[in-house]
Amino acid sequence: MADLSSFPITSRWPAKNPDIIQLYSLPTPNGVKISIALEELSLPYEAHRIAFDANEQKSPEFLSLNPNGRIPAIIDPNGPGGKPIGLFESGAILIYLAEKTGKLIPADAARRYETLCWVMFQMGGVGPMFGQFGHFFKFAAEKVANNSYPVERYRDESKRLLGVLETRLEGRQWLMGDEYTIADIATYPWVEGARKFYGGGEVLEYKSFPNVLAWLERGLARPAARKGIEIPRKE
Ligand SMILES: N[C@@H](CCC(=O)N[C@@H](CS)C(=O)NCC(=O)O)C(=O)O
Repeated sequence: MADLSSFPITSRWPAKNPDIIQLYSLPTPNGVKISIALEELSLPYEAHRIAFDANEQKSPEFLSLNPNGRIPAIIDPNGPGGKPIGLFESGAILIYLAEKTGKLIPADAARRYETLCWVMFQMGGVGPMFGQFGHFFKFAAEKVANNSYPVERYRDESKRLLGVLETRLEGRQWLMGDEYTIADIATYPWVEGARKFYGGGEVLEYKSFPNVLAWLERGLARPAARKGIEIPRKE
């Protein structure tokens, strides 16, 4: 049985089965990337729900795994060289899982790097811009009631990014063509989140991005996505 006692996070969220991947998360756009990927890869894992309302992501135990205090984070008891490894940042975790299994990433080197370009496009573009849009449009709407600039700025940038996706998806089923990859798993939870959690579908004019909408529905319809998008569930 793997010994995870060197990871202080396991003292607060104990592993029932320390031999399988431990996921610390919440069903947010960044969190579900990892549960969707784990489901898609059929990797056994144990999900621990990190309660934002209790600020658990900023607890010393959580910070010991991710000093940035944000979900998702994982421990893989069977990391490189068979040793346990802790990881944070959803993009890094997705790349790790893809490389560990040789799945959800093309084998061909050039296509592999192209996939990573799209993963980084999500990590540096879609996630942060959509997140800021959601912040000002929904959560801080009252604070910016007298200043339309923040919403306009992130709305326009989010729409621009949707336009980039729209062009990329012209004639392609997935971001990498016929191959479903971590680039898709990194991105469509955010496109869904902006619509579902922020209620931004109209303001962001989703209807004018038909390729994106069709790709989003294809992604959401996958059994692994339907399951992963709700993990970790509330007890
Ligand atoms: N770049 C990070 C972003 C993670 C992130 O922003 N997670 C959010 C949830 S989607 C979070 O933990 N927020 C809690 C907080 O900021 O305290 C990643 O992709 O893992």
